[in-house]
Amino acid sequence: MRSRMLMLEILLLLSITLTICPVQAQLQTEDIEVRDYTFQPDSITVEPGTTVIWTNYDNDQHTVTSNEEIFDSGLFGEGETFEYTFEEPGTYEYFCRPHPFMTGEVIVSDEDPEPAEPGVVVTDQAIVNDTLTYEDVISDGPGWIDNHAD
Ligand SMILES: [Cu+2]
Repeated sequence: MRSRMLMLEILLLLSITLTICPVQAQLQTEDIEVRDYTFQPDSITVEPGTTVIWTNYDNDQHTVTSNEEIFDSGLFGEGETFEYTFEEPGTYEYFCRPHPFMTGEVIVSDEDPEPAEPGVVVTDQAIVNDTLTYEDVISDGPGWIDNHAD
């Protein structure tokens, strides 16, 4: 009996987890310009799984080098790019090795910055289900007369 309760608890936890954390399969990218010896923007916030792409617009070589040695582009010149995909939430500071005054940070946050857009709100279930009955009409369900008097 005790194992059955445990199983139910596991199932409940699993369903809650799946509800809170929908799988996000879309590929996302963010662009940073390396321009005039700066990273533009020098701070961005992205979702986990985002690929950040740095493009060098200067007539000089730069690097994108993690302070914690997590990534290092090596020198890359004008018109070249470096990209890195950030999976784990956290703050990733970086700099340019030839020009240490060039600094930036990528903040990886798994908190949704804005709630998802609501989808179509169905207020008249009878229409959607195509099961309108005489009782539905005369019972004057919410919104029926107001929305469909025409
Ligand atoms: Cu540089």
